[in-house]
Amino acid sequence: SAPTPTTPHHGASPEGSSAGKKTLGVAAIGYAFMGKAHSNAWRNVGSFFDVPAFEQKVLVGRDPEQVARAAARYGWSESATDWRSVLERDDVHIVDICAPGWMHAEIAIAALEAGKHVLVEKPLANTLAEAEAMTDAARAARARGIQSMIGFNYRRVPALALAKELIAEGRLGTVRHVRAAYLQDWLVDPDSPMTWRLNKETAGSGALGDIASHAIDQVLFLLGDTVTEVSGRLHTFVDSRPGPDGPEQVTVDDAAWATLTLASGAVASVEVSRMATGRKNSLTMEIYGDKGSLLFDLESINELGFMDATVPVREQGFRRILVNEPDHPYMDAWWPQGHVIGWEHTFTHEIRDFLTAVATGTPPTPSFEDGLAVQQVLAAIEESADAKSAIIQVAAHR
Ligand code: SOE
Repeated sequence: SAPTPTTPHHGASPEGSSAGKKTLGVAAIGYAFMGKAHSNAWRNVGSFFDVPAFEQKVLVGRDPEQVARAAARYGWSESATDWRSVLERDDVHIVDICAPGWMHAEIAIAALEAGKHVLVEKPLANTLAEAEAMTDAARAARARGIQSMIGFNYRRVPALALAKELIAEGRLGTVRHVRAAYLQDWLVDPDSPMTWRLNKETAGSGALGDIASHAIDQVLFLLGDTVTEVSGRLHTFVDSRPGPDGPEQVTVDDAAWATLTLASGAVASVEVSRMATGRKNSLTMEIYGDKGSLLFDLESINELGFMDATVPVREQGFRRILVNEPDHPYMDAWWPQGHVIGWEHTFTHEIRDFLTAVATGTPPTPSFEDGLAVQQVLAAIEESADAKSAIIQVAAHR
């Protein structure tokens, strides 16, 4: 059963309480979709992984009653409405930012300056300037032993972590091209109401920042590469949606397309949409090398397709690896061999890796620099789209 909120979670790792280290106090900001996903991970991580001792101290949100209810339900000892006062607390060492993107920069920079380790949801920020300021703050904090990480949780899907291992081991040979697509359909209905996610002021961009950020991060993660050139296109299919007081202008994209040139010479296509009827939450990655290929679809999260082109031609073909063996990344912590896991587990893996990094003083990945690299590609796609698909050079991230 889940640990009670007031009891610190005690891991058995040498970095944990057994080594006499302090219990890490955690504050989370936000309790909606991502706040709930992260809270669930904080609550369960100690039941499965050996992690340093920590305590779910306080959940922060704007509405006092709702945040109090969420805190009680998700295992936090307390709730609060003022994130600034939480940053002043000596018993809070980690701040997990699950608030919308427009709040990321202000909270993350203040938290890092207050000496708190920071985990922030993706995308890093709504603008390139904010992402750069956050990265500068993270770098300065790192020099003082303060860690930071961005929550690209799909890096912690066991099948994608396995894909990275296979690529790094050279099993695909030279990767030539990648198809990355992230397709959803929750905006298909033109009467679906206006939300903060459809307003540039609050969301920064639409499908681009929300889901192309994941797809681009996967390209960079899997290939260990950087983007040098971008060509992009954005499209808004429904430009006005019902608000509480009548129709409101949609100021972000519903779908985006891009081709990326990577420093290695590989080329990636990225296609994202929140209007792909029938696609619910489909992140697909196809990686093609001269010795083999990999296929992944988030809607079949425990599977990885592998085509090994080094075996005799008559034996070739994609085979389906069921990524549910204790030998697979993260899987030895869960159930006996063959028992599948789901989307929420990726956040548990993320929290486990972050906690371990904080306790051992090892900078975790993906770092804010990694988040900035994605943000630079997003900005280049927007610039290219504004200029009608011009090719935009991407500077090496600072
Ligand atoms: C909504 O489009 C969303 O929840 C994204 O914001 C998440 O990052 C993604 O994991 C699922 O889709």
